[in-house]
Amino acid sequence: MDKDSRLKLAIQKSGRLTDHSLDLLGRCGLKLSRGKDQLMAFGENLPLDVLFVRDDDIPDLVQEDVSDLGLVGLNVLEERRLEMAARGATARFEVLRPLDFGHCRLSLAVPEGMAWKDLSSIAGLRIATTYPALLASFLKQNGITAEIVTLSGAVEIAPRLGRADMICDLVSSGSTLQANHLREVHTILKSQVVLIRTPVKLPEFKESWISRLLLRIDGVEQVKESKYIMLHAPRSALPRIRELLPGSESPTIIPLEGSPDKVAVHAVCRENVFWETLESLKAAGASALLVLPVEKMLN
Ligand code: PRT
Ligand code: ZN
Repeated sequence: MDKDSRLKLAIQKSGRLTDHSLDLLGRCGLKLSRGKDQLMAFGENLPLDVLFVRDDDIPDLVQEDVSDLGLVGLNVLEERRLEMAARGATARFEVLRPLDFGHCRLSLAVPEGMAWKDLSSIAGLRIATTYPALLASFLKQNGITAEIVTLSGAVEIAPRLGRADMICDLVSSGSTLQANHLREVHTILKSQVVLIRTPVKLPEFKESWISRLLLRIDGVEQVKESKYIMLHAPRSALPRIRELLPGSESPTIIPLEGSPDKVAVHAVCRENVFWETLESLKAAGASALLVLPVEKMLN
């Protein structure tokens, strides 16, 4: 296959981000035929193929132009960027979009019994982490001297094993910390998945497909909370009703056959529509209220 005619996108092969990544691509209209080796899937209906790799490999695959695009957590991306910076190199991936999944935070946590005042409490302690570059940069920025204990996993048990005094690890619900009797004390980085691209200027055909993909991704992100709302109302109630419609721009007003004083109002609301809103609309004179999910949106 001609290298110039098909985009490559790297996603996590198997892990927390895999299902969400595939779901996003599906919503963008991509149909994949997954080969037997499962290392790469062919886009049947779009000129886009998907590479399945470890998330840690995604930044390099993209900056080395092996893959044009990648979906990866900001935590992994920033760690790689800082690691390179520490060696005097400059990272060459470009962030195109933050996406609404893979939310987590890189936080400092201490054993429940340990005294904690503020960041100055860290001085001289041993901190276990799988993110040494992010932690080093944080300590440096705050003028703190501490020892970084780099581990490849199971960071949360390091204090109990006596390998460290505290940890710096990813947290989402906080239940892992709780189960290990650790207390979150400070967030170093808020993370979510981002779409990145190669720094290399691509052939026009590929560039135009990246633009189309971005429009679709924006559409997908927008419709998540959006609802289409329809109602009937007396013309006189329109000003109040427009105020009540959550996050809608200009509603469509349609005359109703046979009722000169009444109109139908149709609007896209960019926020979820709650029962309370419907009740307020009804109180303002609306009737025949209907709320529908929005499947696709293109602006
Ligand atoms: O094999 P590969 O290298 O691809 O996968 P991996 O094991 O490195 O990554 P994976 O699948 O665990 O996570 C992939 C990405 O998901 C991370 O880089 C983050 O961007 C994102 N993410 C979101 C998380 C979490 N939430 C998360 N909670 N990654 C890890 N965790 C860990 C956390 O460290 C804790 O130990 O999950 C545990 C449970 O968290 P709580 O707070 O919900 O209990
Ligand atoms: Zn990983």
